[in-house]
Amino acid sequence: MIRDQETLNILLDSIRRFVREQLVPHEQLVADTDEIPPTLVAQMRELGLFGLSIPEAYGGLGLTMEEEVLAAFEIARTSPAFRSLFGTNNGIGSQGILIDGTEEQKNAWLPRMASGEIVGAFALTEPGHGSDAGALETTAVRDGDHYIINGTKRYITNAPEAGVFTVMARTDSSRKGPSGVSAFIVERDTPGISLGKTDKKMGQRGAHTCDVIFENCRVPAASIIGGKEGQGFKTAMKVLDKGRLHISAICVGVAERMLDDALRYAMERQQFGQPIAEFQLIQAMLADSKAEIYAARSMVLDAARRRDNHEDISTEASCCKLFASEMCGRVADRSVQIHGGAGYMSDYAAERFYRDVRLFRIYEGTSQIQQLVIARNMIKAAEG
Ligand code: COS
Repeated sequence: MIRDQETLNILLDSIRRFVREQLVPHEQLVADTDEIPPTLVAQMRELGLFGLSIPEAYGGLGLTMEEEVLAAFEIARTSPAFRSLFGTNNGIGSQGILIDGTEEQKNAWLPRMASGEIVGAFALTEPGHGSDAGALETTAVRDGDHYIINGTKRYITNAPEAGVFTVMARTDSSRKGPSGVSAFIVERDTPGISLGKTDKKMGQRGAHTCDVIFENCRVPAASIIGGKEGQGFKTAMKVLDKGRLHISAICVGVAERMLDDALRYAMERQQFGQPIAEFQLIQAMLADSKAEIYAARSMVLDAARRRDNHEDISTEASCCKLFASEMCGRVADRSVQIHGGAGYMSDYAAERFYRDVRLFRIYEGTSQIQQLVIARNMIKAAEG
C-alpha cells in the first residue's frame, strides 16, 4: 500500500541520491577497512534510514511493506554492508518488540532504534542450532522477578554495534521444542553479557557478526516480549516472515546494480572487433538476468501488498526469499562471467558483489528451509 505517492517519491529520490553520491564512492574504502565512516552513519540517521519500518508514533517513518520494499530496492544498489547497519533496526532487531511487545516495551525501545541512537540485534542462532531454531539450548530460568540467562548465540548480525538484543531462550526446560521458547529484550550493558571476536567472513566487509555469550545474565521478568512465556518462537517466526521479504527486496536491488555494471562493461569491452554486448551468448546472460530480476521484483511487490492487506504471507515470503536470493546468486555469477578475467579481480565490483551476495541464500533461513516452509504450508492447506 502506498499512502502518499508524492511523499514516497521524495524519499525514494533522496535515498537514490544518497546511494549514488555517498555510498557507491565509499564501497571500496569500506571493503578495505571493514568500517563504515561515521559521517556516512550520521547521514543515514538524518535520512531516517534506521526507522523506515518503525511507526511514526515511535519516531520512525512508518513505511508500509510496499513502501519499504520500494525503498529497499534503492538502498540495495550498493554494497549490502551499508544496509546491514540499519537493516536490523528495521527488521529482526525491532520487529519482535513491534509485533508482540507491550506498549511499555515499544515506548522504551522503538524511538531510540528509529533515530539510530541504538542498534538492535536478533539473537536466535546458536553453535548447535541454526536451521533447527526451535531446539535452541540457551536457558532463561525464573528467579523471583528476574530471569537468569545462560547460553551462547552465534553469527549475530550487528552484535558488535548493538545496544539491545532480542534473545530467544528456553524458559521451560521440560519442553524441548519451540513451545518452551520465550523472547527477551536484553540491554547490551547488562552484567553477564560478553561478545566473542568479530567473525572473519567471506564478504560484506563493513557488516559485523560475532558470538554473544550469556553467563548468569540477570534480566527483569518485565523484559519478556509481550509479558508471556512460551511465545518466543512464534515471535521469531513472525519477525522472519517480514525479514525474509525485506531481504528479497535487497536481492532485487543488488541484482539490478550488478546487471547495470555488467551491461556497461559489455558495451565498452571490445573483442573480435566489436563490443562483447553484440554477441548473442553475452546477450543471453543479460536477458536471463533481466527477466529473472523482473520476476523477483514482481513477486516481492505482490507479497508486500498482501502483507499490507493483513494476509498471512509466510508462504509468499519464503517463495520470495528462495527465488530472489537464488536469482541474485545467478546474476552475480553471470556478472563475473561477462566481466571475464576482470570479473575475477578485486579491482572490479563484480568480484566483491559475488562474495557479498552469497550470504542471501543462507541467512534469515537457508534456501532449503524456505523450500521446507513452502511445502509444509502447502500440505497444511491441502489438509484443510
Ligand atoms: N508465524 C507464526 N507462527 C509460526 C510461524 C509463522 N511464520 N511459523 C511457525 N509458527 C508456529 C507454528 O504454527 C507452531 O505453533 P503451534 O505449536 O501452536 O502449532 C510453532 O510455531 C512451531 O512451528 P513448527 O512446528 O513449524 O516448528 P519447527 O521446529 O518444525 O521449525 C522451521 C520450523 C524449520 C521453519 C524454523 O525452525 C525455521 O524457520 N528455521 C530457520 C531459522 C532461521 O531462519 N534462522 C536464521 C537465523 S535468524 S537471522
